[in-house]
Amino acid sequence: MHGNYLNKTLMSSKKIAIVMGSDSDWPNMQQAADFIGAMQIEYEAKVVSAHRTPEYMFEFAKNAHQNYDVIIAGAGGAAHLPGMIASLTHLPVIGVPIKSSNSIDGWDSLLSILQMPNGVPVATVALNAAKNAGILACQILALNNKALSEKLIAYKNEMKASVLEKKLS
Ligand code: RP5
Repeated sequence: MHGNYLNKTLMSSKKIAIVMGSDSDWPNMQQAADFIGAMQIEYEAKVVSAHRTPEYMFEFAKNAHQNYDVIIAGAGGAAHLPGMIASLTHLPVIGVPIKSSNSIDGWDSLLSILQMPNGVPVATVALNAAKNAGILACQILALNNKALSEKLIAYKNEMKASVLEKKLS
C-alpha cells in the first residue's frame, strides 16, 4: 500500500483534488501532485474507486465543489471514475487514463475516459500523462490567479529554452 502520502495537503484549504481508482495508480498520478506542489498550489490526493467504493465516490463527487475548484481523476482498465465524477459535479474534471495491470494496452482506460456522452465532458489527457493533468488544472486556476499564471509562463519559457538549447552530436 502507498499509505500516508495519499492524503497530503500542502496548505490549509484545498484547491485541486487528485483522485484515483487504486493506490497502484499513485506512482503515475504523483506526477500531477509534484507539478501542482511545485506551483505552490494546494491539493489533496486520495483513492476513490467507482467500482470498489461507489457510495464514497458519490459522496465525494456530490460534495467536491465545497472543497475544490478542479478535479483530476485517474483510473485504469474499465476506467469509470472520471466520467462518473463528472456526472455528479459541475466542476471541471480532468481524466488521466492509466495503463494499469488490468488494462489491455491502455486502450480500455483511454476510451473509457475519453468517449463521454455530450453534456458530460471529461478533459482527457494522454495515456499516463498525469503531469499534463497537473499543468492543465493549474492553467484553469490561473484564470483567476495572476501569480500562478506568471509561474506557468515561466515554466513554459524554461521548457522552450531547454528545447532550443538541445544539441545533437
Ligand atoms: C482501476 O483498476 C484502478 O484505477 C487501477 O488502475 C486498476 C487496477 O487496480 P488494482 O487492482 O491495482 O487495485 O480501477
